[in-house]
Amino acid sequence: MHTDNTPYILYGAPHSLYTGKARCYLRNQGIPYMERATTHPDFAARILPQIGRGIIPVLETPDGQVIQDTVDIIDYFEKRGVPYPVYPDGPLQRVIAVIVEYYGGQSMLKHAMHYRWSYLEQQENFLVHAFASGSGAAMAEKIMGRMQAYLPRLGVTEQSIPEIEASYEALLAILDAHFEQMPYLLGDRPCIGDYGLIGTLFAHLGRDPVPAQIMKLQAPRVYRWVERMTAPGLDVVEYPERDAHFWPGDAIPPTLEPLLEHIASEIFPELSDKLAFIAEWVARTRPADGEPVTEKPQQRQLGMVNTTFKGIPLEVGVEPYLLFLLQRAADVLAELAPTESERVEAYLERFGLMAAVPQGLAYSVARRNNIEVWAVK
Ligand SMILES: N[C@@H](CCC(=O)N[C@@H](CS)C(=O)NCC(=O)O)C(=O)O
Repeated sequence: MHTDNTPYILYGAPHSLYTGKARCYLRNQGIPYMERATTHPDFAARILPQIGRGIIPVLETPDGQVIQDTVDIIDYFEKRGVPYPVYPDGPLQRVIAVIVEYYGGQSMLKHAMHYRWSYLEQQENFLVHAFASGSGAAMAEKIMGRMQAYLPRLGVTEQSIPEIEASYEALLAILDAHFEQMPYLLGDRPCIGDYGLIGTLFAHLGRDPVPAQIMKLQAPRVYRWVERMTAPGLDVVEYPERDAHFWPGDAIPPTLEPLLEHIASEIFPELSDKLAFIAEWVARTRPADGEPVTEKPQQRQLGMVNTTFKGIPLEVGVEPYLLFLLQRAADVLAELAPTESERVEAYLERFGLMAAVPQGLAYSVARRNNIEVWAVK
């Protein structure tokens, strides 16, 4: 435990996708923290044994709690109360925010990893500096090699790369038009969806030289949103002064609807194929309640599934973690009175997004002691 008057400690790295998600949250909410690299001796001595795998970010609270996973870190603070809560009260906005979070943090790994590693030659100096500053030159080479090896399992192949690049540019155009109207996805303060997108759009796409240049040149308002998300408080200087509310009436801002179409056109059929794979795996393996989702905590995937991205055949790894994320949308629907759930479901159907909400399953994925476990009903 560190002493009581030290702030929260965030173990992470400047160029890490998920550290960025947590860091933005801490800064926007005005939570005092200090960031440490994983080379700090405390990480190996005290943190790693509690986490059981090499993964960042990890938050250490002043009273010695150790929390991995950006969702759990954010939810820890949401429960304690923050100036700008990120889960909207309106069920439709809340479900949409969770789906966008999934898209940003999971589907967009393709975009993040492609732009980081396929343009290695052009940005080598930048990346070597980033990876070496956290962990030294020898370790940097090892980690960089491991990261590059992830690409095919994420669906980044010679055939899919043109589609991934077209998707990035389409996303930039959609978000640029949206941010002309308002500073965040759902109005005047960030929602959990903003934090889902920022990991990718900051650490990789808004920071690595090649994709950041595309962002700056094609979508200046998206670049400003990245600055806004990484600033302390709400950095909304170019917008009219308004209270920091979400869009009224549990409606979705019209300029955000193209994003929903974009997401639906990309996450399927991959998400449905992964859900079917998990269903088959659970039926065959019959995990017990509380059992870790994989044999070793470092292993994230159950296996590989054949699917397509924009019509391009791919074989991708299946992470049960996706259920942990999307279950939170299903939980919102499960709580609603019938008329309310009809309204929300009709809206999701309009965009073909209902299949992103895993309903009626006898199992889900929860987190215990900082690892994913099966939750079996
Ligand atoms: N679900 C986790 C994901 C964390 C994650 O994947 N972190 C990456 C760095 S951005 C990592 O530690 N990767 C180590 C590895 O894959 O070996 C979260 O939201 O915190």
